Amino acid sequence: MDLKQYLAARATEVDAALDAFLPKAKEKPATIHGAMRYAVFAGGKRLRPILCLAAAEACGGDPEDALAPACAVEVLHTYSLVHDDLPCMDDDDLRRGRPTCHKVYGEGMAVLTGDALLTEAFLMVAQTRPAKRYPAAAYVAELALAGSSTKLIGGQVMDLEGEGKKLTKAQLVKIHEAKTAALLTTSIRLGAMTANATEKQLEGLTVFGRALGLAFQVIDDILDVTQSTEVLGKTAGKDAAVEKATYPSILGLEKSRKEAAKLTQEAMDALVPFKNKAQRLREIAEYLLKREY
Ligand code: GRG
Repeated sequence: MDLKQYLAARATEVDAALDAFLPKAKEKPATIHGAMRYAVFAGGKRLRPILCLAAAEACGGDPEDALAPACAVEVLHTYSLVHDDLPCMDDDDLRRGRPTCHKVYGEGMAVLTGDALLTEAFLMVAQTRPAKRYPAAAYVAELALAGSSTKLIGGQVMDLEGEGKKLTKAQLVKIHEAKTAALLTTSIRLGAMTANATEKQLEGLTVFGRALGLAFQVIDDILDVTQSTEVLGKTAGKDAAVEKATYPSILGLEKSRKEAAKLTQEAMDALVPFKNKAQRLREIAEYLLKREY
């Protein structure tokens, strides 16, 4: 299977599992369940759940055992997008190529949709089958930390507070370690944990996740400047419009590209001990560096 087929096959598995986990659209109160499904099944790349499954493989596990945490990270990620798009945050009309959740369901319902997806994430992760080294609570704690006020939410706070200010590269890295890299790293760690990963394996994958997450964000910043709204499925040029510090605004485009390549190499280096088992993770890292949307 080449990478394209692998990504499509994994995304189909994740979508089927999400469909099974989420309350049915007609379940009452139907508005919220329709809105949750609208946000989740809007055509995201499913990067986080795919990384979760690939990390389970890298540690010799069965990806099937990683489906519950894979779905959990995707719905937690979707909650952050729904809330991030609200008028009181980034105020965006377009997400994943469709009108944002609040544009369709109204602001109040979109707040509740994000809340419900966040809660659903914990219902999902709690269904992970414990591994020898990892009891059920370890998965729950891992996900809670990624979404916490020191990681995802903390990153968003630093981001909001940084708008209109001149930030240093070090400050920008701090924001993106928390806002973007932490959830990607957790996705990978959760998959590895289902495969009963050793402490050393988890340490290696944490280094991989941080570098991959930062590279992902550098590329995201570059695409915001170089791609169109149609291709991205979200409003392009948004960062400059709100005077947000980004890698291109601090380093320039050429140095940002070099930075992404350097971080991707750092990520690859962390995979050396995993030998062939980490082949998919390597291919994904390479693919993310070259992505165009
Ligand atoms: C509002 C609690 C709260 C947090 C907001 C993650 C976040 C923090 C905001 C989302 C917007 C954003 C620019 C996040 C940075 C990470 C990122 C580039 C997310 C987009 O991820 P993709 O490209 O999206 O994987 P898809 O739609 O493909 O899943």
